Amino acid sequence: MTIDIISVVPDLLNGPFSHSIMKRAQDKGLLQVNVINLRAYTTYARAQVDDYPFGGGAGMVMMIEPLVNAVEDLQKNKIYDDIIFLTPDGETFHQKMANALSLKNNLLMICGHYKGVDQRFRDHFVTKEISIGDYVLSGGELAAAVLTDAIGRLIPGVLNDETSALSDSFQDNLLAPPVYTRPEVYRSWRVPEVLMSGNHRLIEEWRHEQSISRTAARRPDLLD
Ligand code: 6GU
Repeated sequence: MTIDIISVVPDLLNGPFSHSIMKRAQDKGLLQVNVINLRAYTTYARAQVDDYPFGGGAGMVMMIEPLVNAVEDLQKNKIYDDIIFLTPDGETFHQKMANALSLKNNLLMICGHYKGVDQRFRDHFVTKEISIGDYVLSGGELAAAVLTDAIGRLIPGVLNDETSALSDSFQDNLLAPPVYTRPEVYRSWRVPEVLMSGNHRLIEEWRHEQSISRTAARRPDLLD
């Protein structure tokens, strides 16, 4: 799978994919992440990519021209399954969207900045608009990193048995149960007895109960 990301601050995306599971996914050839600098596609002076809003008002608007130049140049090499615009007014990202997107071959993500992008770009090029939550970030880069991580780790072969996605929180609309490791006793705090019992059926039952009570306490909305 390839994920191409168009950004005006490409350096923001240098770190997130160079470590841990995202690095392994790329080293294994299962995921390819390319960050594209939007400023390389402007025809305006001083690499300008934004301008004042028609009708007035605060903030700048990303111009359609550099964005279309970039998208159409990238489209010479591949067909995108989705062109995703990261924006706080998009649909809120959740695990099921990550699952669905992990089955695609080529994704293009556009990181919004300033007061947004010219609506004509959204109307004619964007196929999905996604937000990562009800708060405002300075730009879409961190959101693109969040999506790429959530999607990338679901690509078959990226996770091994120990990191399997099947037991993640949200995968079955339940939060994950608590986990423990050595030592068995620390400052008199003991690991729950059942986990030391060796009885796998009891352990699974306990974990499922813990998942349900945790979800009921923290995220009752998930149980509806
Ligand atoms: Cl995708 N972009 C920005 N700028 N802010 C956000 C967001 C995206 N999702 C939540 N807040």
